[in-house]
Amino acid sequence: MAKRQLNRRQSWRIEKIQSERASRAARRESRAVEALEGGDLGPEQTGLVIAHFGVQVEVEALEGETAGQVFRCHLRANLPALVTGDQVVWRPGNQGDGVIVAQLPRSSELCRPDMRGQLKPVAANVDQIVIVFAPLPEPHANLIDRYLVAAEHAGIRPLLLLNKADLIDAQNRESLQALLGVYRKLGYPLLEVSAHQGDGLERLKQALDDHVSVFVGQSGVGKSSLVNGLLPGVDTRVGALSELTGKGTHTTTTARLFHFPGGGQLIDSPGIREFGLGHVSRADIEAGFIEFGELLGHCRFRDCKHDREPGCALLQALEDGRVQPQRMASYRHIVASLPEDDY
Ligand SMILES: Nc1nc2c(ncn2[C@@H]2O[C@H](COP(=O)(O)OP(=O)(O)OP(=O)(O)O)[C@@H](O)[C@H]2O)c(=O)[nH]1
Ligand SMILES: [Mg+2]
Ligand SMILES: [Zn+2]
Repeated sequence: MAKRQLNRRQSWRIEKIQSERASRAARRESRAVEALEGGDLGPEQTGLVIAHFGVQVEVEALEGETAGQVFRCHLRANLPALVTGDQVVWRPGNQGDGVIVAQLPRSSELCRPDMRGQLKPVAANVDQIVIVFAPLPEPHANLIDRYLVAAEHAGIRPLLLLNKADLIDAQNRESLQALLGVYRKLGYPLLEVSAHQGDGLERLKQALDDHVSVFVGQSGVGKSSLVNGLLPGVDTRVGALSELTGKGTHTTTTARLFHFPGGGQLIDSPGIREFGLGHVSRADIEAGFIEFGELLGHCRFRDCKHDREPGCALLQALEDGRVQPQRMASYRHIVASLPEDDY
């Protein structure tokens, strides 16, 4: 009892310290913005958010003489949360800094709930989600399916990418082939590469050309290593897998945008352990499983939960092999994790 009270008091203190720290940072920021706006700010112009650091963002100028240069920008109060890939209106200061004045509308956004269940955008204006996985850390089909649902939901084209092909061996080959087979059968584009050995990188480059792509996936699958392999000269930090758990060490902490010489853009994002879909409705999750498309609406009961109901079109398709067991298991897993009221 005493212990629990102490814990509660401790967590209250931690929260208090954190919120004090946040409001001090906010005050510092608003003073910085005031100082900048009181001085000589350049004209309003468009820019691209290429990285985000707590209260400040890095903006690449898109217009004028400074086009291509990067400025560390402060945010005017009351701006919506900005993410990498956002287009903004900003005004340059005179020391490589600037102030963001407005966010321009997004053509797409990839979101996920944070640890408190609040929806956070991960990247904006991307047109391709590259779902990276590897023989090690061991891939989770359910995580891949969650990303696929998120991609379908956001209307962004997915590309599945198996990295570390050099680690395929007699032990893991069969299970990896089975996993790849599931997605091949669904018609999703799929590439096998090795950031270390360079295999497949040319084809990956072609798939990224002229797109704005975001690399997502578990920590340690080699997203940053791929960026380094694709863009010589760029040297993003790469982290070893933990010897204890075989998982990534969460080396990348903020999403960052890179340009390809020929046009395309690529956002490297921090790896994750889980991808919650609490923000997506049950109907949207069903729609996110592309093979369900022609089956939905054909169950005997309109409110069919595709669980044990007689006359269920999905269960029939599962039996006939038109829906693959792994995908059905994923679907159930995702639906079971939704908040009660959606269920
Ligand atoms: N064998 C092998 N190892 C690789 C390959 N690509 C990356 N690695 C290793 O995998 C580990 C993790 O690589 P990162 O690039 O930091 O992984 P990440 O996905 O960016 O991880 P987070 O930033 O934490 O999300 C490092 O030890 C890399 O050297 C590959 O193609 N083959
Ligand atoms: Mg990384
Ligand atoms: Zn049904």
